[in-house]
Amino acid sequence: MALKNINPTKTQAWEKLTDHFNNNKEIRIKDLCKDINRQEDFSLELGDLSVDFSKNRITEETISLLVELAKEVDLKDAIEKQFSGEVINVTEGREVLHTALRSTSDEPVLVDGKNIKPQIQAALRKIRSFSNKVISGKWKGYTGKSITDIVNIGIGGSDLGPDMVVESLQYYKNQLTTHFVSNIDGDHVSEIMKKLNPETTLFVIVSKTFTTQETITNAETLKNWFLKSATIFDIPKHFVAVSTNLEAVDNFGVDKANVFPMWNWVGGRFSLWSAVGLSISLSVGFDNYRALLDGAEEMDLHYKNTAFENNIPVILALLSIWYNNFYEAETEAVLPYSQYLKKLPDYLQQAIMESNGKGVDRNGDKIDYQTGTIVWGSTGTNMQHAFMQLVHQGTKLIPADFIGYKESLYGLVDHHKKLMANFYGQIEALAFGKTEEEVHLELKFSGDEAKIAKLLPFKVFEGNRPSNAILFDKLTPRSLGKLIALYEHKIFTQGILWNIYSYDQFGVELGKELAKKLLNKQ
Ligand code: G6Q
Repeated sequence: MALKNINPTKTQAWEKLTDHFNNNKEIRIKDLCKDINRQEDFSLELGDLSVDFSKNRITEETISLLVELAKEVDLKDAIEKQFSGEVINVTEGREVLHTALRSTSDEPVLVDGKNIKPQIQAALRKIRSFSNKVISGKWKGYTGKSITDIVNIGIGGSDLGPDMVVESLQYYKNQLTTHFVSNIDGDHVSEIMKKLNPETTLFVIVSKTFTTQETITNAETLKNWFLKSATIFDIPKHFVAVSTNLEAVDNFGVDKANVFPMWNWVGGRFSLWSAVGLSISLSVGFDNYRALLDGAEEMDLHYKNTAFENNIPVILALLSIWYNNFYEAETEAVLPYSQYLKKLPDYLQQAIMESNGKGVDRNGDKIDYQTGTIVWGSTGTNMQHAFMQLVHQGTKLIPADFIGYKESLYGLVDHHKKLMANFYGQIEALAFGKTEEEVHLELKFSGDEAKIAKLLPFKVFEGNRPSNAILFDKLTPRSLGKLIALYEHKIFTQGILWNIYSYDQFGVELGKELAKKLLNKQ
């Protein structure tokens, strides 16, 4: 059974939300926060994660109407269909089962009448045994030396997820050095080649289709470079692949035994939980990789089983819709207060914008309301010295997710106290701003009244800028898995509410086709 097809703007809840918005749009977060119970009332927890969404332009009524909207478009039905393996990626005729990849339950998930759980378990065992061999040094290169460097060759979904996770889990990393080659720009691969020794490098070619121009070009270049020192008989020791296209992988020269599976029921940008995450397991060890999956599963179960009003991904999705469709905010910022998460915004840009950047609804009709938000961001505190001026005092409304950790990994307490003081300081500054009176009081002793009056408007912060505080105890593989899955479910929820298909990406095709044509003409 396909997903339901309901135009959100034609629902009763939307009408009520429109009235509610018109009556309350001048609402001030500062006034709302005078209620001493507000933070508690507008916070949700899941184990080591707490989400404080009290600093939003919302009341209890806003949440209840947004939840009503989610119910009216039958989000529950959509969630069940996704988890149980219905073909909800209708335009590509596929199931969407990244959640099955991290599931530890024995409950079968059927694709074409066959339970996919055994294949998933087999792939995980293969990842574990291969990672163990390489990390322990038992896997030898063509001159008998152990592997020192891993090169992940892939792009888009076959690059961004593993790259972001390996970067984020740097603290948990082993002795192997991991590189990521993605761009067709030959200077990218050249810079990486410079750092490699063919005798001790393992190349992981990640391509679901094994036809992607960038990946195949980079893989061929690296193979040719490798063959300057080695022979074709040495390729199996140095090249492994993750793909569905076994024939193409075989033609490339990869040993069949070293091919890791990918499946059509996992979309590229949701695939780091499959063998696409092989370079993660190689970099931090299989146990940490499994912990990442476990964290994601914890979020899956929460998403699947929790009432919408207490459901973290659902609430974050609804808030995003509130700003996007009622306040007409166009962008959202993701602001992690951890240098480890510096690649998270890039990763989320693909996950969010490739999924929900759609202008046609599930009926095939052109949409006359706003869909996918533009997402961007960078790490705190660096970004405070960069773009935050615009977020605080610019003309645009930019809801922001602040992501932080109660504890740092190396335990430099002084640094962490300062980091988190900035985290909360920014949230407060955005929400509460600084009034004319406050600025006046501050300037009182610094000059005459005329001077103060001139300067005053520039120093006022309007405030009333919404944000969420997403706080974990500590950055661990498990908490990272939870965070990524949180955004995955937020994406799906928004796609359902906007009545679009989140799991195709036809918008990336035309440019590729034209580039091919132009190349053939040259
Ligand atoms: C993601 C997209 C896309 C894909 C890349 C790489 O959801 O499908 O980013 O991952 O185009 O594709 P291959 O893995 O087939 O090389």
